[in-house]
Amino acid sequence: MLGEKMLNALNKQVNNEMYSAYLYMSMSAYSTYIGLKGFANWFMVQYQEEMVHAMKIYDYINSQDGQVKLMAIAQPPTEFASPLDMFGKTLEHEKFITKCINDLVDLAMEEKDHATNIFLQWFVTEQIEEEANDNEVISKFKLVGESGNALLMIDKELAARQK
Ligand code: OFO
Repeated sequence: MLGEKMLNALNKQVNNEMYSAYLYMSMSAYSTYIGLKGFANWFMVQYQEEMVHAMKIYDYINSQDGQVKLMAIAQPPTEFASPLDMFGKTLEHEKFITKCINDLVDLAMEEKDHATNIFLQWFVTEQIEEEANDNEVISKFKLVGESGNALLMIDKELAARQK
């Protein structure tokens, strides 16, 4: 049984996760457009992960007899200054999501909602990985730069991402 505040906050997080999916789908589309298939693959895998995040919360709300209420998804950016800019924006967005998850945990604790608190722990751990993945790619850019050759090398590595 979810309290009203918790339910509303979880519904908002379904929306945040759907926006994350939309954002990375937009980055995938942009990468395809500029001819970077590996980047396009990486962001499409990320899109799929975000849909899994959204559905996990969707299913949890249902399992607690709450009503899922879908909200409008904001338009994501469609132009990016460079491939590195996409990863800068990705990391920035993931930091925002980490804060959202932490706020949800705070609320669950405030409300003494132990079930939701336990449910959210998966997301707490997931956010460590999400930020680490972005930092890893940003570090590669720092190492090899953004020249044509460096870009193609990173593109080849990002093409290998499967999950
Ligand atoms: Fe990218 O972790 Fe969900 O939003």
